Amino acid sequence: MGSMTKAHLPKDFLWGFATASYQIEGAPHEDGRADSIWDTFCRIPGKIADGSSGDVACDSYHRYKEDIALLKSIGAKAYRFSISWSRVIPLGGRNDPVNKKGLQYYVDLVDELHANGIEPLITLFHWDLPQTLHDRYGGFLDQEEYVQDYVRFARVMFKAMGSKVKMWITYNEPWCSSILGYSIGQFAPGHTSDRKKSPIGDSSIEPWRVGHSILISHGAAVKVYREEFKSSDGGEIGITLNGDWVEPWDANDPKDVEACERKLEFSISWFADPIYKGEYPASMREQLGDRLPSFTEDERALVQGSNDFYGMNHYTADYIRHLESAPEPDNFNGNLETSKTNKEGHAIGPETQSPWLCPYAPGFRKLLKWISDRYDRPIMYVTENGTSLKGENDKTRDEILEDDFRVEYFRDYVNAMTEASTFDDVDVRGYMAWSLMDNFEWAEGYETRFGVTFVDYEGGQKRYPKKSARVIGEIFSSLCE
Ligand code: GBH
Repeated sequence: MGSMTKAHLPKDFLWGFATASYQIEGAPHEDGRADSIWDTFCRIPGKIADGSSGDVACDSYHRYKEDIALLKSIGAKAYRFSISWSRVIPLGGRNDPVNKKGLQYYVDLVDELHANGIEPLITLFHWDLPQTLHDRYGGFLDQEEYVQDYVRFARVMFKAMGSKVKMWITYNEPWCSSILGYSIGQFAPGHTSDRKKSPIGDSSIEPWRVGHSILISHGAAVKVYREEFKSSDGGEIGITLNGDWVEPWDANDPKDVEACERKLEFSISWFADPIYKGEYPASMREQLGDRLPSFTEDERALVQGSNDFYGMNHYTADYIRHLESAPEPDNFNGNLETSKTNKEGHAIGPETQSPWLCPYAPGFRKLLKWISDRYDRPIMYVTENGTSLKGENDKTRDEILEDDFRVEYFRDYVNAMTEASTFDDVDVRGYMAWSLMDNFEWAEGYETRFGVTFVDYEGGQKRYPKKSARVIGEIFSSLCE
């Protein structure tokens, strides 16, 4: 009775919150941790909006028990966090020593989560590559070297807690490591062809090589997990990809409609097509030619079929306008322009503190369906979704705690996902809100807040749950039946 069914989620739907190591931990030099590329990037003047770094952040290295108590008080069933590779293997490489104290931090974190009935989801890599690997051979740019080092790191983690962790994510948003790190230069290590910004890198080639290395290393780590750990540990492993929804700038122009599809392919299918279909999308090959690496037979065998689940990060949507001119050598999006307004001047959604983020919840349902259809109904987990709020950082603490805009965002987006699950046959099994608490927002520093918990950076990192922290639990308890 399609139209009579009430939108709902399964009773065992896994909901919770996500964070990332460099954004919350602080303690950059404690217990043997060494620099990651983000520690060094933050020291370059002008790279971070407020000149800050993750040196203290939320101080979660010392306060993880408090964070877990917070999760429990909100009623979360799961917590997605990432590993600082530089804590576990400070120099990063396959022959470098494992740092017992650094590793123990994550073992303790997982034990504390279990003691509180919260399921851990581990992201092995959320952008903080050990600096030494970058210095030794250029990090991702040397596929041979890099893949071996990443696989060793992954194996150390599987071995240390494979029996306790049932959900592994190899990478968070490889698009960002490749494009923001090696084309736009907005993220570490800051490579770009734009000589005004930084005199290094060739953005016509590097991002595509970086993406390829990441895909191969993902496939290689999944192979290790499946061969050495899965039968005894019984967990699942996959990758998390970012992707914004797209609408044509001019709905009557077939070229804008086509450009929408290209945009999705250049951001999502770049990684998902090799994993689910064994090849890069034709639109990318057409535009990039040989600058886009090809898969050897061995590489294809590693990558194809390497997802037990699809991890989806989603925040916003854009209007897409095709370009008539030939693509520039460093074009990375399929030769088009993105805009927050369409031909009629209509805005896709309200403004937030993040220029790239304008909430448009219907796009979430549409993108869930697009991914589900293209990849033959994979099991999906939403591994991030959330919003900043315009001017939030300029308000008083009491005002910040009443974050109705964020409450509405979560309501609309979770409802959109619930409709995709109920009516569009999308197999979505979990949802992690971004983020448990305000944290170091990369190039935006601390001025942009994404938390359901206010962190008082001037007042000793004390945590104060916002209204959204409470409401999100109510939303899920009303939908999970
Ligand atoms: C997530 O990425 C990250 O995983 C998380 O660490 C972060 O805190 C969270 O977003 C909030 O930002 O500036 O026009 O080049 C979300 C996907 C893709 C959003 C790249 C920002 C940059 C667009 N991100 N995008 S632009």
